[in-house]
Amino acid sequence: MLVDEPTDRREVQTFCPLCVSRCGATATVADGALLELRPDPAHPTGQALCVKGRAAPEIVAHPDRLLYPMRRTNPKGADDPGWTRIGWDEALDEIAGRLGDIAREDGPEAVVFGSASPSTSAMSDCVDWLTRLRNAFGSPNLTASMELCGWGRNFASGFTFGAPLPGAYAPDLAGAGCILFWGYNPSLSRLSHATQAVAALRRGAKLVFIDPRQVGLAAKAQHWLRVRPGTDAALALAMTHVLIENGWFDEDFVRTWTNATHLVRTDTGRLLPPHGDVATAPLRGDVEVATADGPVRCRPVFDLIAETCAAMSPAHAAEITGVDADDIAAVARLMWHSRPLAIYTWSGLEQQSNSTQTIRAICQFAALIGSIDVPGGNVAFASVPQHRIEGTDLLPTPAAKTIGLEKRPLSAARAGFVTGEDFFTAALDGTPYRARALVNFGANLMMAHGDSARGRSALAALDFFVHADLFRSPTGDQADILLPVTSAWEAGALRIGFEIDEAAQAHVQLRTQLVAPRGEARSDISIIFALATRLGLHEQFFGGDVEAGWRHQLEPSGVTLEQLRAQPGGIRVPVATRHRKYAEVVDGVPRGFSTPSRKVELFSERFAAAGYPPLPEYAEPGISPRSRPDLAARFPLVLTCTKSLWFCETQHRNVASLRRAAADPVVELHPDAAAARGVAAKDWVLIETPLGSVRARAKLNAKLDPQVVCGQHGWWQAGGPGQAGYPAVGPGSANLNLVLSQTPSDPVGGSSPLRASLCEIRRLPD
Ligand SMILES: Nc1nc2c(c(=O)[nH]1)N[C@H]1C(S)=C(S)[C@@H](COP(=O)(O)OP(=O)(O)OC[C@H]3O[C@@H](n4cnc5c(=O)[nH]c(N)nc54)[C@H](O)[C@@H]3O)O[C@H]1N2
Ligand SMILES: Nc1nc2c(c(=O)[nH]1)N[C@H]1C(S)=C(S)[C@@H](COP(=O)(O)OP(=O)(O)OC[C@H]3O[C@@H](n4cnc5c(=O)[nH]c(N)nc54)[C@H](O)[C@@H]3O)O[C@H]1N2
Ligand code: SF4
Ligand SMILES: [Mo]
Repeated sequence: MLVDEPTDRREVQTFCPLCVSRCGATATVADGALLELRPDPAHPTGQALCVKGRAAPEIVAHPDRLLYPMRRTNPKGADDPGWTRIGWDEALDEIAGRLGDIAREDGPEAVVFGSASPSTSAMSDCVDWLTRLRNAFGSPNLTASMELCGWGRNFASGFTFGAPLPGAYAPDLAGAGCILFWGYNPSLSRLSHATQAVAALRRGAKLVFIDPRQVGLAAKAQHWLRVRPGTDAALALAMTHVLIENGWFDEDFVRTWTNATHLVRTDTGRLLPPHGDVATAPLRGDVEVATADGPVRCRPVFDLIAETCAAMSPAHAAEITGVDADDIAAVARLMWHSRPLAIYTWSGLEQQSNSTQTIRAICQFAALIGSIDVPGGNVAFASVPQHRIEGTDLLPTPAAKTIGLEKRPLSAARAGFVTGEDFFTAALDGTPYRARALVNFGANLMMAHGDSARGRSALAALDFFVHADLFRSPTGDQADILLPVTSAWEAGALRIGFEIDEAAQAHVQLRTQLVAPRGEARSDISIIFALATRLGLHEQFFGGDVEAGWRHQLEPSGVTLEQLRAQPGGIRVPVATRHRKYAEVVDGVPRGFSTPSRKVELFSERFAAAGYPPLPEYAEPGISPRSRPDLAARFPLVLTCTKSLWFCETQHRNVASLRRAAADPVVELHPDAAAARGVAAKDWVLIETPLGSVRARAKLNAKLDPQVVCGQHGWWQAGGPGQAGYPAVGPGSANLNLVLSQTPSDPVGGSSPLRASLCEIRRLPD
């Protein structure tokens, strides 16, 4: 039989929003189906597509997609929620009614909003609109894994630089003399960065890669530092010591643009108001200063930094981190001599009990090197002007009531982000007040956070829970109502800026709908607008018209929706990046940095005022052989984890082609550690922690420290035939977060210790 040729085969430029890379792509569509996605080299992020992006057609057509709104008919906690199909009107009316009731009874703050991380889902298309809905509704609470994914990158570094590094100050890989990837493996996690980094190495840029594992570009790096998980701050302080000892720091930058010359009172430990000429003020020593309280001995901030760093000599840091002292010195030398230095840090440093101090120690190091907002350093690239649509003006006292703010006053709760730990506590214990409802777009809260069993109880304790997703999930199965969401290719989306460099930042694209929605699925953004309308918030939502919202957002850019529609590959809006913007003189004074003092705050008064160390210090991870020898006796191995090349976070194990390449959950361990436990490659083992045990297959890795093992989170979903699923909780589980703890969490930002804890590995009998 002859197969008919498709009649309407089309090639359409688009982009893949499945992860943070947001790769430019060209899609082949025929007879209403997505057939293929391949790179679009004309796009600033379009050099390559990963396996997940190429699996887009499989995701769209997946037999397990949610197709209709559904209501649970069995009690919470039942194995089968008894999902029964309902109509959209019924669903939206019930949601609006229940949320309205709860807001009237206990205030809108009793309703928490949730989002899958924009780094790992197409929620990046609309998370700002979700924030607008939350603000317009009057709730200060959004839970979106910020404390695990972006606290360091997006918030902690802001205390030093006034803006995030490496968030707003992005690594200018194209111009870098040296690249520093620290706890970040873009070859796995962000293809567009990996491609740029490879090009930089080809033209001779140096690379320093700091990771317990030799992965990705580590093999091509001048130095791979095999750090013990969770001890990175010790490394940063020791490297800073090497810089100071050798005079390898940008003295002009440090004097002019940081508070290094400002004086700290030795009696109170607080800063004096700046005085004197920064060009000639001493960096070292101490001075007596006349104050209202009489004469006080004071020391320049720089002197205190030099002292804390001297206490962390390379030899001492070597003991703590496992990195050779000579390598620490060599790496500091290399980074100084091959400036400009472009830095990116990520997950390895985010999911730690000491994330904040680690990030601040790295910021201190970066400030001394001085490659801030200079070509080839960390640069705030120009962006296309747009109207912000998060609606911060809609919530009069923004974060005052955010869950977790009282406990951690400097955390991302200030911006309305609730940690998983604090959300579970509010739902279970009513502290600081009871979280009664959750409006959740995707986030697989139960699987994404440590202590999944507690997460499950917290979700079950909610009075009302609505969950919007493409698929069922352990989290969604705790909901009262499930809403079916379109995949990225069944809906349009507006993206202004693709982040990684100026060309990418200048790129504006309207991703067009390629195929019809499956079943009754709707896009997240249309659900947000529809819900807003039912809640009586249509005025704040452009009369419920998504396109009117996009037009408003685009207005300052000078680009219209019509122009974007005519060019599905996107439009480059001319923008010009200026460097050293802090040195620009505005109204007779230099612009400086966006900190309270306009200086790079090496010493943080805000930290001091909140009772945190104002200068970065090393804190041993909360669960480690050194901090918990009691536990280490039973759980002698240091456990960290990583994401998977083949899947996003807890997703995609149901995609048969991806699962064929990565069939089972894996734990990497050193051959000696394996041999000592009678474990051979590919054996099924149990990863045991004080919270219980989960299964994984052993993968031997001779490059690891014999005491360190590395697991993977996110395993639950079944794939095609022979591709097993696992319970999210209970016996037989492969969910690493079931046995990882949310505590002790970072005292400043609240991140959980998912990347440094203790375990034992035991061979599972056949
Ligand atoms: N393929 C794929 N891509 C993704 C995702 C995905 O799930 N899969 N998720 C997206 C999201 S949400 C994020 S946040 C990004 C994250 O992207 P990355 O941060 O690159 O993700 P990981 O590979 O998990 O972590 C980076 C490295 O940290 C190392 N590491 C572990 N513990 C430590 C430590 O204590 N110190 C140091 N220095 N390193 C440590 C790990 O060995 C790992 O190689 O990726 C995004 N892209
Ligand atoms: N042990 C350990 N735990 C971790 C991490 C780790 O490295 N190790 N990483 C942490 C990090 S960095 C992050 S970001 C979090 C991630 O945690 P989450 O943000 O919860 O991301 P996922 O686990 O991938 O779950 C995403 C859910 O959203 C759904 N989804 C996907 N796309 C869309 C969409 O466009 N719209 C809607 N409505 N739903 C969608 C998926 O089907 C899935 O159910 O996990 C954290 N947890
Ligand atoms: S790296 Fe893969 S999943 Fe991420 S945007 Fe690119 S193609 Fe999509
Ligand atoms: Mo993330």
